[in-house]
Amino acid sequence: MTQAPTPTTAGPFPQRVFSGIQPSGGLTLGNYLGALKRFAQAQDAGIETIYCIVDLHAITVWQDPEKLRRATRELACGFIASGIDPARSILFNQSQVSAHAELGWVFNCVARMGWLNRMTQFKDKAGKHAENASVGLFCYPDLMAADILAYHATHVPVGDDQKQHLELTRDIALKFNHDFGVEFFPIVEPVIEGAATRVMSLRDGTKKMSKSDPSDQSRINLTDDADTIAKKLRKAKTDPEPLPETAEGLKDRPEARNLVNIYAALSDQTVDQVMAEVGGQQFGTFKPRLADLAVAKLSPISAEMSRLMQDPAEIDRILGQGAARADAIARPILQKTYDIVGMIRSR
Ligand code: AQP
Repeated sequence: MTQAPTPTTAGPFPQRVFSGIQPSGGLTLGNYLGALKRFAQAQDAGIETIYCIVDLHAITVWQDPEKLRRATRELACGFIASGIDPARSILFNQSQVSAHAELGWVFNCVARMGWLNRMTQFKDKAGKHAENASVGLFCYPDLMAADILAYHATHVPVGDDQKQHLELTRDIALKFNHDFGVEFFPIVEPVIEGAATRVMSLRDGTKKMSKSDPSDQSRINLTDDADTIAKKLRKAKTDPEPLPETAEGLKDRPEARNLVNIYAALSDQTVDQVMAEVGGQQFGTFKPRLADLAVAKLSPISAEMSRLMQDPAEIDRILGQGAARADAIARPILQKTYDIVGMIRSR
């Protein structure tokens, strides 16, 4: 069943979807189910959709320049192979539209240190070495707010891990509107829906599947071949019990729950529907079934990504065209922001 973002009141603003992904490594099954698949659904539902490869966010941690360029193109191919049509959606990389960085600065001056100090993703990523983390990593959520609000986007489909950042985006919009006595920035709606809003590591059901996890066995990459996908799922950590009969039985079994959630999201079913199909099965039976499904769904995407990667000039052309369309929306919103803030614009 195709699920589009839930329409909600966007006040005086037209319904517009924005979301982004960092080119910080290969795409994972988590990025696909939590983000890309749902991006395509929003586009196919006829909503105006703007998708951004957030390269400025990626450099908040060290990126080798050549690898970053390659990852940006590969991510563009991942978007297109997952169903994003650059003629219907706007697809571009963030650094080509300077409104993101400019509005990000304004928001650095709106957000409060205390707000950013509460961001759990910074704590997770900076770990015990916060003193050595880049300033960019700390104010990452301000730039994310700018990404969204530069388009007056009203809906943002993301995985569950981004919920706190979206709350901050709402706080920034509210404070800006309040401080300047305007109703200029919309209060965005996070769209966090479906069975796979947080796909977990295959090695540890309590940790998010992530492209930067040092263990390749912890994730399925969209570029993995069929054998690798099957092997990783066969080896995925589970407990010794068979699957429970109903969804309630998954409650304290994070690894089992994760595999069932992945199956549900890949097969466009609810978890209850999946349990009616596979409840009581041994993992020896369920895992190959899940592997077959994952290979059937992901292989065409991976094949299409490899095909598209053969023509980097065409990818760059698509990103350039998308950037020009994005700039045409963001530039007037940025100009108006500068006006509201009190900047002289005399040329
Ligand atoms: N495990 C996940 N389950 C569901 N959704 C996920 N997303 C990421 N991981 C999962 C969603 O993918 C989108 C893009 O994420 P991102 O690349 O901007 O950054 P991230 O959330 O930090 O993703 P990663 O894979 O963990 O990247 P690294 O390792 O570079 O930090 C977002 O919508 C996110 O919710």
